[in-house]
Amino acid sequence: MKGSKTALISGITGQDGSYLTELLIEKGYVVHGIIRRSSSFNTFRIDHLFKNKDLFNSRFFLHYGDLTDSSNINRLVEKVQPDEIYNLGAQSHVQVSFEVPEYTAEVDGIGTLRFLDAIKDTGLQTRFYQASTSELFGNTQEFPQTEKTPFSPRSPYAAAKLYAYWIVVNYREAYKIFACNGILFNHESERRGRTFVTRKITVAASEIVLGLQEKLLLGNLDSKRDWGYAPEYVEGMWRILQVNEPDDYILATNEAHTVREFVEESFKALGEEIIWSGSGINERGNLKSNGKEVVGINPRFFRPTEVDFLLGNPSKANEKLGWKPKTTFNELVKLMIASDFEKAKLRTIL
Ligand code: NAP
Ligand code: G4F
Repeated sequence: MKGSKTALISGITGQDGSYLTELLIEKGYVVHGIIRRSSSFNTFRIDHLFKNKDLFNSRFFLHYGDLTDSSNINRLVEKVQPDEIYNLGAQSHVQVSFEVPEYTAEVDGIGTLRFLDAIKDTGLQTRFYQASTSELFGNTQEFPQTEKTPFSPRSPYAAAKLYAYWIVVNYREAYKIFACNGILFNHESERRGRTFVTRKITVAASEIVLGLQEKLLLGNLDSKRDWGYAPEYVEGMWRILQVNEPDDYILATNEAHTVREFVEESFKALGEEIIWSGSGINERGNLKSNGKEVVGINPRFFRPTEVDFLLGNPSKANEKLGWKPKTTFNELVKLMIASDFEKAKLRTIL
């Protein structure tokens, strides 16, 4: 559309891609998204957008593609000629990256290079956002982490994202490409994938309270994360590309909680209290109301190398971009529980 900015998004079917698409459409952008061919439906987070007939094929377009396919990425960059590219596509699960390290490196690391090379080779004046991650800090001993904290990756996922981070910086310096890293700490929502710990907990707690599930099995309960609300973080991504000079920014809340606290708050939001007993792999959580054992440990969810504690300082984003997280930890848990409890209730009548 004449006069509108055009954005190209990889990872549009994911949590962040879906919220970012809504935000950009609201701002008047034409949005092109890259989707992967799948044998089952993988577009449930954006279905509401392409069912909107006024939007679909006028301001919202989908293209098949994959970050492992250079010719596809080149073609899309050349064809769409986007003003802004958001590279959100990734094999984004840390534990899974230990099982598929080479694929994770291909997609998360070299996939980023493919976009940057396409920009360089076409000479397109576009702005590039890279979905970098707090996992880069891994084993750090500096708290809270800032943009100056040295990286110390602890997984094939983090190592792949480390390459992506530095190739963004290098192409910015070497070829003057407007390329930026958003170093985002964990951000969750009602749309979070169900194998990430927060959503796994809110789905399970809702189902347990409704009698649809017996028990929630987890790994490391002591792990601490800086959890924010995803819609606020995609707004930060957009802000990162709106300033005059390309740079790298942390988006975080500067508040950390354990997985254990997330479990407690989730049950509390459902009117239940968890009583913990035992330790290590024998630790368990029982409902105070009826004594039922509802939380246990399964070592299968431990990682070969764990990131114990992440805490981010978002001061730079606040000062330079005017970005600030709003949703508190308790509010985040409550809104995820509210959504999953409603969905679980529907399953009790089906
Ligand atoms: P997500 O829900 O797992 O979504 C990942 C997206 O990447 C999906 O659309 C997925 O497509 C797509 N994808 C996977 N492999 C691909 C490939 N080979 N080619 C093209 N697309 C591919 O992740 P998210 O939570 O929205 O995160 C978005 C990005 O931010 C990721 O790069 C993640 O690593 C990074 N990040 C996330 C967080 C967080 O807390 N959420 C924090 C820091 C950084 P399918 O739907 O077909 O699988
Ligand atoms: O929810 P998680 O799987 O997220 P993780 O590993 O922090 O990664 C997420 O955030 C990163 C940003 O820091 C992103 F870059 C990445 O793409 C992804 O979005 O695990 C959180 C913590 C870990 O310490 C994990 O060991 O929870 C612990 N945990 C304990 N039990 C569990 C479980 N994690 C999962 N997924 N499943 C469990 O049963």
